[in-house]
Order: sequence, then structure tokens, then C-alpha cells
Amino acid sequence: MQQDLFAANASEQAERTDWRERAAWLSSEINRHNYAYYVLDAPTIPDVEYDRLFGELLVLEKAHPELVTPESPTQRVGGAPLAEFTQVMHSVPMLSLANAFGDEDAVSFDRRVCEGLMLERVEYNAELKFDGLAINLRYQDGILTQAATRGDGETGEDVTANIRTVRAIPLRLNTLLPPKVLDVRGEVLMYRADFDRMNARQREAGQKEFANPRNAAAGSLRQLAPRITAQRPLRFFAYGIGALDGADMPQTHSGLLDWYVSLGISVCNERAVVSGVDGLLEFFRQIGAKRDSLPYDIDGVVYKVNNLTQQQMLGFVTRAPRFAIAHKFPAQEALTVVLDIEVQVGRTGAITPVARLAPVFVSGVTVTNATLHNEDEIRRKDIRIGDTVIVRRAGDVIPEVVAHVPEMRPQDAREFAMPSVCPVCGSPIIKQEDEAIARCSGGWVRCAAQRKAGLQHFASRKAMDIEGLGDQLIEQLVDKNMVATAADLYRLEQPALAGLDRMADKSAQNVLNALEQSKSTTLARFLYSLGIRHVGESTAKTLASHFGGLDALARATVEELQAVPDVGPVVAQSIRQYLSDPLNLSMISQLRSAGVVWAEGEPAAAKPQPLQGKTFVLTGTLPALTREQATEMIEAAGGKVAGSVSKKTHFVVSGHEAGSKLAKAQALGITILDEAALLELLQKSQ
Ligand code: 5U1
Repeated sequence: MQQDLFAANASEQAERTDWRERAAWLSSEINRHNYAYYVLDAPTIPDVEYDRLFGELLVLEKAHPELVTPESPTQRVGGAPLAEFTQVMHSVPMLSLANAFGDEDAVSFDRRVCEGLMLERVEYNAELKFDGLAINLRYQDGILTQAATRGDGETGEDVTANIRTVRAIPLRLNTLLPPKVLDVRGEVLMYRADFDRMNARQREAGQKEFANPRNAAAGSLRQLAPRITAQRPLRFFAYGIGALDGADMPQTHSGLLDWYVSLGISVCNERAVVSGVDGLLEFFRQIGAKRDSLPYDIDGVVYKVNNLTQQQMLGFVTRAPRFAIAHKFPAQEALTVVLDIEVQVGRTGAITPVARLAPVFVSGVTVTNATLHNEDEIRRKDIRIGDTVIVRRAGDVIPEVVAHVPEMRPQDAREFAMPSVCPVCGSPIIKQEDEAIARCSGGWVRCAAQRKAGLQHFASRKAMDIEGLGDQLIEQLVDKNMVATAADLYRLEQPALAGLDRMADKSAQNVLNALEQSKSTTLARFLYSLGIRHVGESTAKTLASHFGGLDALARATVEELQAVPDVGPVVAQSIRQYLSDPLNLSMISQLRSAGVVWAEGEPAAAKPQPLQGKTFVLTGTLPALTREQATEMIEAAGGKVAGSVSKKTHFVVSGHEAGSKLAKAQALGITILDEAALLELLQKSQ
């Protein structure tokens, strides 16, 4: 009896090991086929066979849930919808690239690089500039743990649940010895053929079609429901690195890309290591010739100094590296006819003439409108209604009318006349002598167009970020007199919202939830959202940190405002004017009463700024502080942190595995601090 029991246990055990082995084999087969299909573009099995393997794994995991691992290919299908995307701070900022718009710019780039490195000739890695969406993939011990969009370069959005559905992105790295942390950077995009098929499906289902593959990729990634993202055919190409811990950094950029390939990460094959500017321009010409036959959209090529130590030596300027540049293809142009010229009224009443065009296809989208900027521009280009014109579209930029074709002008072509009154509210249109732009004088009190544009700005992502409060909803709210100012938004009630066109109980509730959530904000966002003329995102940030609180800002005189970095007389006057208007003050007070809050800080002027005027460079890994913490502490004491060492650097803070920056600092005789010395300096200067 005892023996029988033992035999039964043993056979059960063997069976269990069999399932485990079978599940592991199925997972690895499916991953291998995913890689072949989505990364190598070389399918290895027919779709039915793939579906059979996948189905078998699903059945096995259903019967034995203990076999399911987070990295199983079945776990890509997308979980529950998210309420919102949380913010992720990038541990190494995601930079952007400077642009070269012609061969001369590329030649100048190479000259700057050669001078910076004191070399005659430099080796570069040349690759493609994808028209997609930049992303950071964090792998910890080889497992994909987080994916974040670029955002403003410092902070992005957590899109991990969506990225897990992208089969071109491995959930586990193909190595037995993975780094502790690896941040892979690259672009999520959609192939043109996949995009066409997806749009056809959307059309059949009566759903919204996307304008181009880039918008489709971006829209798919910013879906709160990962199950929808899972149905979107997204791809990925890696081209950069953020944090790396627990592995040696390769010596070259091409070596980094080769390493990625060995880890099973998708890297585009259209890349080359070339020498000197002639090598760069030859690559540009070759790619230009095959651009239309590539399966995805690109808007240029990227050149990077190949040697990573040389990259470090060159460093950065503000947000872009000196070691790389994007050489853009010329903007695409097309001919079409101006059917009419109408005017649009913006948030500050600015009147912009817009050409209504016969639909024309330019670089991937159908263009029907193009900005004409202002009346002077129309006169300068002599654009008339009925003219055949050249329309240009470059990347994501709003299409513009470049010129008219004189020999195609019809006899009855009509000149544009700027209306004397606003087409929306009937108030006089006024043009100040020193301004190119004419404005509706109605202000938001009288002009519904200004109210709508102001509310769109208030709700936008970089302002109060009110998800679901889109242009069409704002249009209805203003037209039905349900909302006049931003404060009215917070008085909206569910039944009234749900009764609007294209709204229902659930969508109305979602908007109310988003409004509720937006109440907790930052002073910088709040200031930006007010739409004060000349106060963009960056000025709003500077004002917030300079004054610390809204009341101090509201009390500031024009002279005090001008003492703020980057605030000149025009900006100071505009802020003073906005904050002296009783209507604006009342709206701000209503917003605060509605519960809009932010943390107020100490005004910069009141904080001690002992390191004012001192520039620091950080290199290597510090024992306790992260790079962000060290930067924050230096900046809080008034110091600046730069990306590269120069004669103007005062201190270099050096940690473990410090690179060429340390050597350069030593050569220049700059004071080197370790973490302890930095902390001591910060403490002493308190
Ligand atoms: N191919 C490529 N695209 N792209 C975009 N490389 C590349 N590098 C970039 C960007 C923004 O940034 C570097 C600074 C990593």
C-alpha cells in the first residue's frame, strides 16, 4: 500500500514536471516566433501554427495556474483599464536631438565635433530617424519592469501595461547574466502596411481613423485600456541607453546596438559605421533613395559619434547632445488650390488667417487647411483666393502655404480682406502699430472663440491635464452657456454633462473624475493654465520657483517681475495686467474655492543661494545620492549643473567609474569633489 502511494506520487510528480517543461518549451517557441516575426521581419511558421502553440499554452496555464509567469507570452494581452498614467522621473534625462536641415549643417556638425575632439577625422554611427514615439524600457535583472514615455525629457508617463502588449519588445532579456538595471531607449512605431490594415478595420467598425502611422502609434500607446493597445500592431527599434548598472558599458554606439541584438532587443538593420562627413552624407543619400521602399516612416537620419568616451567628452548643450544630430529630409510639398481664406480667433484674440484648401496628400496626411500666419504674410506672398499654391508640411509642424504659382492664377482670383469685426462676437478687430497680429477686442467676456480656446488651453496636458475634456466637449459647453470660465468647469454636474452630444453616463463621470483629479496641481502648471500672454511653460516654472506662492506673485510690481530671470518688460507688463484685472482675480479665487490646490514653496529670494554663479558637473555613480538628488541639492543652493566640463566649470563631483569628464577636469585644474566633500560644501554654505 505504502509503495503504491509512493508510485502514485512519483508519477504525479513526473506529470507535473512534464507540464512545466511543456509550458516552458511553448513559451520559448512563441517568443522565438515573435522575435522572428516582429524583430527580424522573417516569419518562421504559418499563423495557424503560431495560434495553435499559443492556444495550447493558454489551455495548459488555465488548467495549472501555477505555471503562469509574468513573462509568459500569454500575459501580453492587456490587463484592466487604468484610471490614469502615473508620472515617472527618468533617472537619466531623455534628450532630444538638434537638427541639420541641409548638407551644410551636417558639415558644420562634423567640424564642431572634430574641433571638440581635436581630431582630423571622426568615426560615426549613422542610423534612421524614426517617425514614432520615444520610450524608455527599464529591465531589472533582465525582466521588463517599467516603460515610460519621454514626456518633457525629465518626467514621462508610465505606460508599462501597454508596452507589455507589444510583441516586438521582449518581456525578458535573452541572457543568463542580465545587468541589474538597463534602460533601453528607442522608438515605438507602426509599419505603414499595418497602419493601413488597422485603419481599414477601424473604418469597418465605424470607429475613428488615424491620420498617419505616427499618430496611430502615439494614440495606441496613450490608451488607458491595455486591451485596446494589444490589438494595435506596434513595433519598436532601440537606439539609445539610459541607466546601466551591473554590466560594462560597450565602448561604441555600434557595440551597444550589437549588444542589444544579442539580448533579443529589436534594432533596425539600416545602420552603418562610417568615417568622416563624406561617410555621413553618403549614408544620407543612400537612405534618401530607399526611403519610400522602407516599411515605416522616417523623417531623416541620425549621426552619432561612435566612440562613447568621445561622446562624453563632447557633452551636451541644454537638452541636446553635442555628439549627435538628426539630418532631416527636406519637407514635402504639393500643389493645391486655395478655396477660401477664413480667420480663426485664438485664446488671446489673435486673428489668424487660414487657407481652406482643396484636399491634397502631403507626407502622409491629407491637408485641407494651412496657416497664413497674418495679413502681412498674405500680402508678402501675394496669396489670393483661387490661387494654385505650394503647400509644405514638415514632420509634425502645421502645414503652411509657401508661395503661389503666378502662371496658374485665374482671372477671377480674389484678394483677402481682413474683416473689421470679429466673425464670432462682432467686436472690432484692432491691430496695434508695433504688432504684426490683429486681435479681436472682445476679450473672453464677449468672444466665445476666445473662451473656447482659453478653456482648451486650461484643460491641455501641460496645463491642468483634464483627460476627456476635449475640443468638441468644450465647444458644446460654451455654445450652450454651461461654462464661461475655467472656474465654471468645476461646477459641472453629471446629468447635464451626460446629456450632451457624444456623452453618456460613464464618459460624463470620467470627465468629472478627471476634473476632480486636476484640482491637485503645481503652481507652475496653474500659472501656465491661466493662459497669461507671453507666459509659456518655462516662464511659469521660473515664476513659480521665484515667488514660491501665488499671493507673492500677485503682489509683485512690474520692476519686481523684471528681476525674475528671462522676464523682460513686455512679459512683466502682461503678468501685471492679468493679475490686476478683477475678473481674472475673481476667477482665480473661485478656482481656489473649488478646491484647486498646490504646494506653496519658499520664494527663491528668501532662500539662501550660497552657490549662486557656481557651475558643477557630475560624473560617475555617487555612493549614496542619485544624480537627480545631487542636482536638486546643488540647484536648491543656487548652483547650476552642466553636462560637460569646460573652463567655466567650478567643481566636478566625481563618483565610481568616473569617465573622461574627470580626466578633463584634472587637465584643466578644476576642483574635484567626492560625495562627502559635496555634502560638506552644501552644509557649510547653509
Ligand atoms: N536613431 C535615433 N533616433 N533618435 C532619437 N537615435 C536617436 N537618438 C535620440 C533621439 C531623440 O536621442 C539621443 C540623444 C539618444
